[in-house]
Amino acid sequence: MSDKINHGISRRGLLGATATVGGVAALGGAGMARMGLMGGAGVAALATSTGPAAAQADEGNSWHLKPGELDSYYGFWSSGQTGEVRILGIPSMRELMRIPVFNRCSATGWGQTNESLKVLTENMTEKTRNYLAAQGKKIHDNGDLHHLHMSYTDGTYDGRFLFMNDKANTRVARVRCDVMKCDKIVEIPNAKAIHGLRLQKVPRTNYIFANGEDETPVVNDGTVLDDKSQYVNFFTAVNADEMTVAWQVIVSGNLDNCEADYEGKYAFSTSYNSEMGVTSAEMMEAELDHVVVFNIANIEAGIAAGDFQELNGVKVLDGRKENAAKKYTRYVPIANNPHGCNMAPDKKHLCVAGKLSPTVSVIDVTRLEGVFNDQAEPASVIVAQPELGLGPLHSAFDGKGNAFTTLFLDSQVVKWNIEDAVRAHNGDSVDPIREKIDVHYQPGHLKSSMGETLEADGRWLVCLSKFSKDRFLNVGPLKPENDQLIDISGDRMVLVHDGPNFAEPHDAIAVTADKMSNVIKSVWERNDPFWADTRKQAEADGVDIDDWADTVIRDGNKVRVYMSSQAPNFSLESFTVKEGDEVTVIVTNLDDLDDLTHGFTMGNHGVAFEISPQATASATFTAAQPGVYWYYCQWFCHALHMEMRGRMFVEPKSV
Ligand code: RUQ
Ligand code: CUA
Ligand code: CA
Repeated sequence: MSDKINHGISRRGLLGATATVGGVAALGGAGMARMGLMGGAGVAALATSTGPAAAQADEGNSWHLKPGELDSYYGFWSSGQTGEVRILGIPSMRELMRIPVFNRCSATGWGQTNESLKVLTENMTEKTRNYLAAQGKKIHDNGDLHHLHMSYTDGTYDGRFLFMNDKANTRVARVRCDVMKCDKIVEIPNAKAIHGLRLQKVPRTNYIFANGEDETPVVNDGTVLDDKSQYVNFFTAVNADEMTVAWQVIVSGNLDNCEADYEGKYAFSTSYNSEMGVTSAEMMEAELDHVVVFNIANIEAGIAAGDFQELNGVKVLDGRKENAAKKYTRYVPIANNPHGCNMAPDKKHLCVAGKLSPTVSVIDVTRLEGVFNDQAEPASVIVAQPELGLGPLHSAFDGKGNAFTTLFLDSQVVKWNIEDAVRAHNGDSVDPIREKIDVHYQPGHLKSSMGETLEADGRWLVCLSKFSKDRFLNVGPLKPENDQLIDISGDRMVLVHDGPNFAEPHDAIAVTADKMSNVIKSVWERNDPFWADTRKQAEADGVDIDDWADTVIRDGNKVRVYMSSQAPNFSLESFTVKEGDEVTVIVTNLDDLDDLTHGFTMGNHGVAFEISPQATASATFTAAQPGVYWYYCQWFCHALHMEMRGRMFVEPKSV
């Protein structure tokens, strides 16, 4: 690599050598933040553009929107341990909506309405169902939503679905983009801790690829505990249309982040624990870890040929290293403990971030065919390995040949040119690094506008910084994250906005608003499948929920209360049940006006849900104590919103 151009790289490259050790120690605790922040400060004297940012902002993209102006991109954000999806406008960075998925939501009733409980429970494993029952619960209340992506057709977003993972409880979910509600959640058997999640991009998203991060015995029933020689990891392909598990592959090493190519041929997973260690020291023992490459056609052929075992109802192939003859997988060696992997929109280059190594390894995916045919060594697909700085985690692209990589320890984003990195790797005296800017602080993912599609447009970059420290008013020991907006439309990166955000957006995508304009509805269709079960029950009860409904059906000690809402009234001003009854309240919102949402809250019963225009929603609870209980509409809907309430009479048992 050229030593002519001084980005301080060689100096920090040396640091990097010790950083593999120093960083490792730092990973253990508070040292990491300290070291990273110091890294950021230390590098501030080098080329950065934080200073002239304000001046340049006027010349670049306009990010400041006047009241009433609309954003040009939808930003879909994950929320980490909050378990939801968020919609932000880009470039304003205004939060527009939250979509509950793995969490429980007080405002919308997600996790409480019968309709959401169906989504949350229908594809749960027996084991989890039993575990939850033992806790007196039906659902997990938490999730850890790291990665979300939009469905593709021909390498670009098609506005149909968003897909996302839950690392905490090993699930994959889907959100319908027409109503922005989660309609499917599937718990993945065999695998543990679904982390990396990516979608097939070409010809369309038939598969969701999902990485199992944690190692466990194949049959995890307590017969094997600490014998790690029997631990395995699973790579999962989910059928995106049906939201069922299509197949799994057992791999060597664990799986971290995931990606797919633009030809529909391969999926990729980084593995930081090729060692199959169980302590952090063991996971960093080897000098090299790897990227697993999955050959989709070969795997499908293996399934068709019956080369699988069935485990908990899933067809599982063996793609471990020793099973190379099957050609399901190949293992490309990568410097110790890699992390993100991102496919460039040039359809050719996969960028694998080094994390503990200061490099990004660039894989030429067109060379993989030779590797699968045993004509080339796996390592020969690496065509560049630029040294970028400390703690590279993820990369994004501008569609003009440049990549942007987060440097966690340096608290910087580095812009570099992929072709120049390849040339430098071949011995040319060229520096691929274009620029570095400071971000605040410790960035994880970063996302460019349309950057994960063939339509990458190079306008905006959002950098999801994990620490915000001194950037905002102090709110206590728990601080927000800092999502920073960077204008990448010009030659230089310009940081234009700081966006505090609650725990812990891992990832985001930016989709041009025009892709969504014909997709998103303002009013539900009355025959929406979301409440199909509820509709069926109403039909059985002889109630027309599409019309003004005010019927109470008694069915043993089960009572179904059908009502309608139309601003500012509920169709029922009161209803009567008996102490101990299991009460289901079913509300249909007959208003069909844009933005006219009602709600139903049953006082002192912990029951509340949203009913958007033309929607039906229901919740079930036990009327355990006699008395008068008011219910009310909790979404401000009318001048007489406060008056939109009624009484539930719970008669004592003896009456
Ligand atoms: S990971 S900060 Cu869960 Cu996306 Cu890299
Ligand atoms: Cu209806 Cu408020
Ligand atoms: Ca390792």
